Amino acid sequence: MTSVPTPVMSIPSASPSEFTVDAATTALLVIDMQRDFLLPGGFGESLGNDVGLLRTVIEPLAALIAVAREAGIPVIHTREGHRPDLSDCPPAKLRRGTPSQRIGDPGAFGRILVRGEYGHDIVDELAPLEGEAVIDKPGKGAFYATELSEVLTSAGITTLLVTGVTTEVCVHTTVREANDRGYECLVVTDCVGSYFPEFQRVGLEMISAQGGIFGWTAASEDVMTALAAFVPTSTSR
Ligand code: TIU
Repeated sequence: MTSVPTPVMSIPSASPSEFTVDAATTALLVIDMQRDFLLPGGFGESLGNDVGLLRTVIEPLAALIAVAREAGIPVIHTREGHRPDLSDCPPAKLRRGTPSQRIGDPGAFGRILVRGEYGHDIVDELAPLEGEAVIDKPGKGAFYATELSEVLTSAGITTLLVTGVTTEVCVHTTVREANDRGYECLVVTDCVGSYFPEFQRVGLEMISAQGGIFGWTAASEDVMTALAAFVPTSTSR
């Protein structure tokens, strides 16, 4: 027979205070774990960044995603990118960066940050499963010009466990957007990554400072301990 899983768990180690997770109203958000940002030789590296710092996220995040799936917590993925005609890329964004390495230019893995290109898609280790939501977003935040609000509302989600890259750019923007929309957000410290160690440290501190000004933080080990309580366990008598 299958035992009834625990419906609510807490993460006592969360900063700045204990964080409560209700399995029925929580989703795991995986932000922009795309080849363009993470693969050696890709767009991120061509901008002079050390992709190794982002790649440390892959292993703990794969483990967290696996536990979330077992626990029945919805996993929602996002991808930053644009239509092939770049009609959804504002000129101000298009002009950023070195000429020939801008959005839409040919890169090592196809046109940079263009939907449908190999580099735009999610790294193999974290590939979405059939049925998981994949939100294509033209901005840094996952709510701007996307269907994310509708996806969350229709699933009854009020709490987000936030992961992905980069900590100070798309993760921060999304958490700030979510906070203003009334979501409780916990950012998983070893499942978010930055090309800049200093931004990683300070970016995480900013979230939970001032009594949790726009969220909580906790390590994946402690989040997984909480989620494991939601996994139905088979018992035989
Ligand atoms: N996903 C995301 O963070 N997009 C970026 O462009 N991040 C950088 O840090 N460049």
